[in-house]
Amino acid sequence: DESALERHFEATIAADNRLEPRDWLPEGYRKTMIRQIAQHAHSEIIGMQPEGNWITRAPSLRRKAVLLAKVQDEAGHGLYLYSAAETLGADRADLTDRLINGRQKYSSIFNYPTLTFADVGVVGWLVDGAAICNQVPLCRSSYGPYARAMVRICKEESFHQRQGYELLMTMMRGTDAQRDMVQDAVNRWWWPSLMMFGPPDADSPNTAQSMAWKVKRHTNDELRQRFVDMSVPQAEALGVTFPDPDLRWNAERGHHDFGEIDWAEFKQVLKGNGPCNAERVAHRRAAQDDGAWVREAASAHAAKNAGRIGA
Ligand code: FAQ
Repeated sequence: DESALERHFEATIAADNRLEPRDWLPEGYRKTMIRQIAQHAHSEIIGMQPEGNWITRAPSLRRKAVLLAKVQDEAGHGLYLYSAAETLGADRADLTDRLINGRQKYSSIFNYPTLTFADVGVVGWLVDGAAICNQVPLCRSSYGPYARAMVRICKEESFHQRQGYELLMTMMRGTDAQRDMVQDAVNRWWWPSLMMFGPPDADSPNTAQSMAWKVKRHTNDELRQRFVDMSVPQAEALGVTFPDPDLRWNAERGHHDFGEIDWAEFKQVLKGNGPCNAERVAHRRAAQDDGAWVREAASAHAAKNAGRIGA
């Protein structure tokens, strides 16, 4: 009966065990997981665009090969995550429809433009860095297929982060113009990277329930603080500064204090009014339309084969 199933669900979470597709799940938990996994998948797929923009203009064959591999990894992460969402009963085509019709979100960060090749490095360093900070604890998320997907995804994100940092170190050893390019990219990406962690805890409607279900292991503000603390020494080693006059070590707290995030900007980006929202979604929609004939042909082929097996 329902109450025995519910007890099994609660006991699994209390014991820090994983919930699996075969397990009974409360509707709220299922909805939350589909929401988070779908948003995450959409982010990986939309996230291919800002860096993909530079593949044809990478400054060397080596940089082009590395960037191609990275962007291809993001596609893999997206497909992996859509598969995890399918174990919860979601339909992949329906999720894509929701993305291109603006009914499901993807990360705010991918609505900012990549203006120079230094942006490729800064996206690797800060955006993948923030993604790792957020996703390593998700390897212990209570939903098994999601947690296991995170293990592999985090390993690949670590490679992405290192390639970004290595690219920036190379540019910092270059000319003054290259160093200026890196600093300019850092200035533009720092605040949006902090927004990736989501609204402040006090304004985060989902955190309390997701923490209770062990879907999330830390709050948005905890992870944001961790990211600031780990990024400051990396910036020093690189020789760049963050565009925040209030950023300083607080010995009492044992953490860096930092300035107020522009939450009005964050809300605008979530509403669809960021610098690149329209372009990102239009591009994804065009890819979906252009691929329609492939999906139709593949379905027709599968149906024909199924007929043969049946005969
Ligand atoms: N952008 O109550 P909360 C990557 C939404 S990394 C857009 O705090 P929650 C790798 C939130 O969904 C990026 N929307 O929500 C890569 C909710 O809306 P809803 C993807 C945001 O879920 C690197 C509302 O605001 N990573 O792709 C954002 O407890 C380089 C209220 O917020 C993940 O998705 C935002 N920044 O916490 C790829 C990680 N923040 O659904 C290519 C997994 C919040 O109620 C290149 N997700 N919202 O309508 C999570 O950890 C969580 O979902 C949070 C949000 C922390 C993002």
